[in-house]
Amino acid sequence: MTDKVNYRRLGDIAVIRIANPPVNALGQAVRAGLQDCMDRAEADDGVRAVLLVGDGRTFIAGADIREFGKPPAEPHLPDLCNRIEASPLLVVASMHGVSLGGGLEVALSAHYRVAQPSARVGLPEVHLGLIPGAGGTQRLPRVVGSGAAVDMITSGRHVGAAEALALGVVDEIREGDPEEEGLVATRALLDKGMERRPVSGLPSPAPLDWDAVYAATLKKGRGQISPAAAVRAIQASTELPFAEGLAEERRIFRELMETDQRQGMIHSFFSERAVSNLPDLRGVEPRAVGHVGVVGGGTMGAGIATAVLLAGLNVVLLEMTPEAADKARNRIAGNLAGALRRGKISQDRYDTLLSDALQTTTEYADLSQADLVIEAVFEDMAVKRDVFSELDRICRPGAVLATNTSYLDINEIAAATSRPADVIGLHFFSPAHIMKLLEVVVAEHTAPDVTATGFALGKALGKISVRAGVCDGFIGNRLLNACRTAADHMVLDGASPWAIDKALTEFGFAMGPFAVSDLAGLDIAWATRKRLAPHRDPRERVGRYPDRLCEAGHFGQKTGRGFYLYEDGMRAGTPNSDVTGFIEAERAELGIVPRDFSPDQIVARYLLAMVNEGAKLLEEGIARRPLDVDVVLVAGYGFPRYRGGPMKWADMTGLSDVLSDIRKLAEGDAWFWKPAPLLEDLVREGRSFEALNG
Ligand code: 3H9
Repeated sequence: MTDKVNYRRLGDIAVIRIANPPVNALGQAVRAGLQDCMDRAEADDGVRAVLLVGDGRTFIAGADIREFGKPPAEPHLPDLCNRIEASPLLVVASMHGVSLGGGLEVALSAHYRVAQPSARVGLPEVHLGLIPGAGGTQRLPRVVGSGAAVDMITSGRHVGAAEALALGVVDEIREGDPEEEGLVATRALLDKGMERRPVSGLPSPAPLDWDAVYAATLKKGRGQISPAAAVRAIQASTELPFAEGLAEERRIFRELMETDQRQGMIHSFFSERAVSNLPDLRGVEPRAVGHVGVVGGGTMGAGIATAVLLAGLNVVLLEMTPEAADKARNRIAGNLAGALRRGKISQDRYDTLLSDALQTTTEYADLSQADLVIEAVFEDMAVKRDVFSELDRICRPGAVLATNTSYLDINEIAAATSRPADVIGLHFFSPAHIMKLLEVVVAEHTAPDVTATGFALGKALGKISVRAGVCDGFIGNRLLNACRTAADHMVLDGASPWAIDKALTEFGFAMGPFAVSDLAGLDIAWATRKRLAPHRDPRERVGRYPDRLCEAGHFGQKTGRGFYLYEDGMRAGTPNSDVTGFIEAERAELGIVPRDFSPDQIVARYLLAMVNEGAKLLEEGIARRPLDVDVVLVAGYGFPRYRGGPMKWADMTGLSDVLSDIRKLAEGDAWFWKPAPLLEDLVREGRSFEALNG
């Protein structure tokens, strides 16, 4: 017994309570405690049943992820599960909160499962680059059948109590205190004389067409291997005796534990939680936000308003004309209709959000009572400054004034007000009610409680919020700019935009940079290039072929033509051969003899540009920690989560190799590929980016 697991005897029932806050993860002390308590129950004269219950908000959230990658310590979880299942006593699990991964595996080793109506269960190991490793791939299929097990394990989704009951994962739903309800259920089973019912003794589930299931899962994983590996483990449950299936599961689990994907995904898991945990905000109370104003009702403003409404806050949306206000309302209604279709809100909620929670207006005065106003107007400094001086005039003292600019200098915007301490950047990503990322951009004079308010709003909206400092493009767009420049250089030197997109999607990016440009609108980057042109260093190498495309009126998806051609509003395009002409003309003009780039070379250059720029952002304090850069790229820019983000990729590649590759590239273009001094320092000191994560 340890202080993390305690034992109590109530008549002929032994209650074993796991108390390892915050989520009762199955660390070594918990495993040892569970084993000791099982021994004690079996040795305790007169005990006929064991009730397993979790303390606090949850049953068990799984193995302790922080132990992964370290030498495994006894007792091992698979052995513990077998030991629980083999107990001569009747073992009952009473589940509340979540029972995930190893938590569900422990429950499946019990002989009976009771759950609260709000309980959720799941085997989410694939999201950590793993498969269930304590019998989940062998026991779950014996309970729910092969098809349902494939669905649950390869998706890693959380299953609610009602569905879990229907599937047979839980035997009974009881509402109330988990221990009391568990005791009632256990007593009833004892009174009925219920026999132990080990899941491992159930018949093997029916086979599926495993090669087809494997191939489909592999394809869906877009390079992520764990879901497909899980299929092979589930297959074993249908083909092998239980003990051999367990050994096969163990073999696959161990193999995955050694992969970069496991490291990348666990890095993402902890980084997503660490981003909002900022030392300088500890103890800082956010300002209360109930009423939110949104200025501008275009795609972005309407998306932001939708996200805010869905979080249960009231919105006043300001537009210039009644017609524009009506259009904005329609856009929001369209977004909410999507949420209704996906079952996220009920028809009633849809109706009240539009009739009561949303107000559209053309009068600034209607923003006077807002607690926080988010400006989402055209990206033009003069326009933004006008908006902010109006907001300064109208908004109540203490209101937070936020801009959704993606590039512009927020210090300059704040200077248009008499209250720069209240001004902050809240950079949403389109569509704002869907995309998970929010950059909270802290300007020179932003007050700490205003920053805390940005994070609190992000949390209320269900976003992953990352702190960024002010610079052109903040974290995400500045990195995107750097790697897009590297891509443009490769195009000039011989690669095609489509080959670059293909190599990067094969690496795992959701889309390649040229397809992304088409989606965003080529005119946006064109405007940025024009804005930056007067400040460019003469050594900077800038491709002109994208300008030629814009001059010809091709702005990407919205005009049906960009790097790709889009037939009748289709989302997926085919390469636009006109682009080749522009590229070849520019190469000829510059006297460039095109050369081949392999997919690996393309990916390496693209990522090296990202890493070098990421290191510069860290030096400048725009990003506080490498993990902040990683989360921005994964949550907002389609970087494959299973690779952890660019800085994690660099660590896994080895920083000295990364630096020597950058130095080689600098021989051809010393201006663009100048190594970030921070990277040089880290290599000299033999340290990694991880060391800066704190
Ligand atoms: C597994 O079980 C393998 C087995 O099959 C085989 C083994 C042999 N370990 O997310 P939150 C921490 S793999 C350690 O903010 P929420 C988390 O870091 C595991 N720590 O709260 C955070 O710490 P901090 C399969 C964990 O309410 C704090 O708890 N299980 C673990 O939004 C609160 O977390 C999973 O993959 C853990 N397993 O969500 C479940 N889980 O306060 C992973 C959480 O220092 N966890 N922490 O930042 C989750 O999905 C969510 O955390 C959960 C709670 C839904 C539980």
